[in-house]
Amino acid sequence: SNGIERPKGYTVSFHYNPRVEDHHFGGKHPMKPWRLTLTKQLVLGYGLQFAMDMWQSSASTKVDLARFHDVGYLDFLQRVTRGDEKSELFQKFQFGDDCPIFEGMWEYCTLYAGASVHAAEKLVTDQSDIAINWSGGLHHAKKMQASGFCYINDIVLAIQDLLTQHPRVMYIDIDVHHGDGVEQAFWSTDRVLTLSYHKFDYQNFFPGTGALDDTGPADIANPGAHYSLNVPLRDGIEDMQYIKLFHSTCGACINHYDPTAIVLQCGADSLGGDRLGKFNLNIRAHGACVEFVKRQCHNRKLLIIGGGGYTPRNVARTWCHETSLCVGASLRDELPNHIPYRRAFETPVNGDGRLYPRLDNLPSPKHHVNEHTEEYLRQIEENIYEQLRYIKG
Ligand code: TV7
Ligand code: CA
Ligand code: ZN
Repeated sequence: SNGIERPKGYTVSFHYNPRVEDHHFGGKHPMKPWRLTLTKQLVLGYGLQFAMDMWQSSASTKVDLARFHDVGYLDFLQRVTRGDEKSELFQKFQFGDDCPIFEGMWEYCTLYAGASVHAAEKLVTDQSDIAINWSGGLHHAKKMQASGFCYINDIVLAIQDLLTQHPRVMYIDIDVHHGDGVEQAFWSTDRVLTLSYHKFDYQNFFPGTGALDDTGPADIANPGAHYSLNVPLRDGIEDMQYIKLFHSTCGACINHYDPTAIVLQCGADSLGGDRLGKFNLNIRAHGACVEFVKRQCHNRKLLIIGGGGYTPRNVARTWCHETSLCVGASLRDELPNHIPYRRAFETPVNGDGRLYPRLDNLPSPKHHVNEHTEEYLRQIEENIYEQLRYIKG
């Protein structure tokens, strides 16, 4: 088994369904479910399946999805076919170029949601301590609105499940985009604390919400006021700055709020070299966030989900690395020889067949100018500590 063993003292479960991977959003759409095939090939190539319970999860039912979504919206999602783009409901539910109608869309949505719900269920029934679903994490979907490549909000459904057993759930989101759909869904409860790290540039970067003072409706009658925290960032943040900021702010939130379950959305578009993202993070820096949260979870349940990530080979590298962190294995830099899509990782541009290439050192680098001063980062930290004073422990 390549020296990969089950971790001692806790159980990790991996939830997937190969049928999610074959769907296409069409044309030049950046979201490529195929990145999940690449991820799984690396995970299996390194033998990480020997360290986890592997579950092939089934599709969510419409009744499951209706715990959050509007039934009229679900009916449309289930029934529409290409050619219905002129319909009134297409407009009403905000489909469009970001959220096109594609063949198999309903199957795709119910499968990624099914895997998150299944993962949450394993945590709730104490059959797992860390549950992973790389196909989930679609944080922009609203009750009756498709948004930003997301149709069904699997995260909201999973958190609803965790809330049946856990008094307080914390949601952490390291995707480069703001986790607006999850924030909004739990806007009015103090039982979920949401914390998103993202690039923020009102009107120039999607979705344009998640400013530092955007902490939930500050209404004295609303128990959820102050229970959404945001860390708005600029272009080009570097590894050490991000890790330091994540440790201080996320650490303070976990200590203060003391949740019994944590959901960590690991969108890989916060990596350097991402097609849509604007940060300069390396794979190990992204993984350091996962490792940090895992270290806080000795007596807590942890749900790990995917999200964005638009340079598929690096998404696969990152999520494979993070799977290894979950089981406490360390992987060699040389990629396994016999993986089906090895070529996707092999050329110099693709990272020379290594798991941990320096993303900023690849030919045609996409290095973003770092717009963060130490003063700016210090102010964010201070602001988060200040906001924690409104939150009950
Ligand atoms: C979680 N950025 C999702 C992130 C969702 C980002 C956007 C695109 C994009 C869409 C395409 C496309 C694209 C190269 C990039 C204001 C608009 C501008 C559509 C063309 N190429 C996640 C959503 C974001 C679709 N949307 O957090 C088809 O980029 O900025 C916008 C909105 C209007 C719609 N147009 C883009 O990572 C999973 N979209 C190519 C083809
Ligand atoms: Ca985020
Ligand atoms: Zn994103």
